[in-house]
Amino acid sequence: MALLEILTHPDPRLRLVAQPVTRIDADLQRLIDDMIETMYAAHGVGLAAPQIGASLRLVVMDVSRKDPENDEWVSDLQVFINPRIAEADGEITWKEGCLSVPGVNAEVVRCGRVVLDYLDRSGAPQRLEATGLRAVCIQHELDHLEGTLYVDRLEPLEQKLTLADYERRRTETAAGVQ
Ligand code: GNR
Ligand code: NI
Repeated sequence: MALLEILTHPDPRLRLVAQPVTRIDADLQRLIDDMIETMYAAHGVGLAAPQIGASLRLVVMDVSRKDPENDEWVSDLQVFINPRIAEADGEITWKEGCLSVPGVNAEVVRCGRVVLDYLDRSGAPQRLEATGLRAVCIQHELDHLEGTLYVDRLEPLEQKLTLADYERRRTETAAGVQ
């Protein structure tokens, strides 16, 4: 397994429309494992292939949280190959962040419920219904497959402030100031 470099805005590769996966072979399985390792190492709840420079319709996601019943951590790792939203309705506002726009976050309005069709990592077709953070994350990751970042979805003023904050942090970090 290997850690992959996560591309950051304004890398033009984040703006490409990703290509469908056509072969679920050993190379793809290795890429999936590397993306999972990279997602966990970065403490992300999801990672889309374009974020590590692979222009493929592939997403890994783990929105696990503590079970309120027994306080145990429940893993919820999922792999979506060629995912497609079949149904979407309702509305939810969530404060989002992105590993490709590190250091800032902002509230985004999205659909509150989605039904997702996808292939799992063995190539079997699956369908799932999601609400809450899971629905938010699915829409955030599918945006990456279209070359869209959550900051694109902000109101103009909010977008300007968020990106100005991002640029300021980026130049300060590059200059060695924390
Ligand atoms: O780690 C992440 N957290 C997050 C929080 C709220 C809404 C979406 C996300 S996805 C993000 C990881 C990432 O950038 N995936 O593309
Ligand atoms: Ni993201």
